Amino acid sequence: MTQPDAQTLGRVTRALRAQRIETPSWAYGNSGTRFKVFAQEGVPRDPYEKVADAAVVHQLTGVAPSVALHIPWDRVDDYADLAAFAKEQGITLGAINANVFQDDDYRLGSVTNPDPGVRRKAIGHLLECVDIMDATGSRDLKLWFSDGTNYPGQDDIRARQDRLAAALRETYDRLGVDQRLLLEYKLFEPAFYMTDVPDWGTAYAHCLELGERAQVVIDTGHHAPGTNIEFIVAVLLRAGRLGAFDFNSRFYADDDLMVGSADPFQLFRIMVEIVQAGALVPEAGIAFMLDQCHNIEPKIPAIIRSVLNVQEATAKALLVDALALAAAQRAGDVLGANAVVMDAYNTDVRPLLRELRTEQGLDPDPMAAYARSGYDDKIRAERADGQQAGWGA
Ligand code: LRH
Ligand code: MN
Repeated sequence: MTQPDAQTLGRVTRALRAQRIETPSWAYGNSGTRFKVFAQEGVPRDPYEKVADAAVVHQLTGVAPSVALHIPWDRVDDYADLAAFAKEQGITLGAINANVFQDDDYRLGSVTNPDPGVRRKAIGHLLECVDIMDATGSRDLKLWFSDGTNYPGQDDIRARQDRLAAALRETYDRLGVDQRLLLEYKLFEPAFYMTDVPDWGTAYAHCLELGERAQVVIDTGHHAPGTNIEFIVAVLLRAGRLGAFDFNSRFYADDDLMVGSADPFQLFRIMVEIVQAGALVPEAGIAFMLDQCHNIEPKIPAIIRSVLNVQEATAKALLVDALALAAAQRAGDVLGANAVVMDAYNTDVRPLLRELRTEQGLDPDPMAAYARSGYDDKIRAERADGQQAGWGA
């Protein structure tokens, strides 16, 4: 592959400068599996400390200017004050994630529960999250429902879809004109027979029923093994209903590992679809978010590494010679077309990214910069006492 010419390099670095990756507040806190949550020293004790850690990731990478919140994990007395604090730190508060999956009342479901009183309670929480968006200035309400059943016959599948649709309608109608509802699907877990929003088709159907500001979230860990996720990306982009990504990676199920760590080629293929559709630019409205859990590795470095992995996959995708690709595709040149894509994938983009960071006044190696920063020792000392933040599961 010939070295990219100056014009290509200019186009690529401009696009990378404009990239925006949102980090998840919960990834800075303790997390684990049903077997064990390993506490780590220096972990935040409240949303303010999570925001402070997210700001460090942005300071070092330059492309992570917002942090998503999860309610009630990030409940505070004054959300406007938290937003002001974030601003002081140089970042903003992003998507508001509702949580109707950790209350005893939701054993048989939240918005799909057979009991209308439980449904009312769940909808109440979704509406409360919109109130919080009004206070934080957030655009997106992100909804993932753990709702589902474990045994055939446990509940009426169509009736549950009606209940879900009614709750989504009430919530959608509460949104402000600049606010969006993002619906996330997941094949299984915690439900093991049927999940009420199991796949992109179900999420898409509900979004179509709701309206333009209802969009689908693709969590890269929420598919059956072997699923061609970039196909789903292409179809939802074509339909104008791809609202966001929850980036992470997995070897088996919803492992929530660092994006690009298990399957960097898949992340590249996803970003190729995004770039080819001109959907990388912030104006396209897609929220590129991380949704990960750093159960054993140090959290802030893991998130920095994840942001860099997305940058690298994006840089490679931007290097795909679109004209050569289109020509090979038109000519039916199967190997030629594949070679154009593989040439980009096999390009080492790390020197290009180091140069970009230097031009942006950043350390070319954010991982090394973090290690040298002393921030880790600072938070270990400052946060030695008090209750560490976590999933509270
Ligand atoms: C569900 C999920 C969802 C979040 C949670 C932290 O698996 O992906 O996006 O609410 O993780
Ligand atoms: Mn997710």
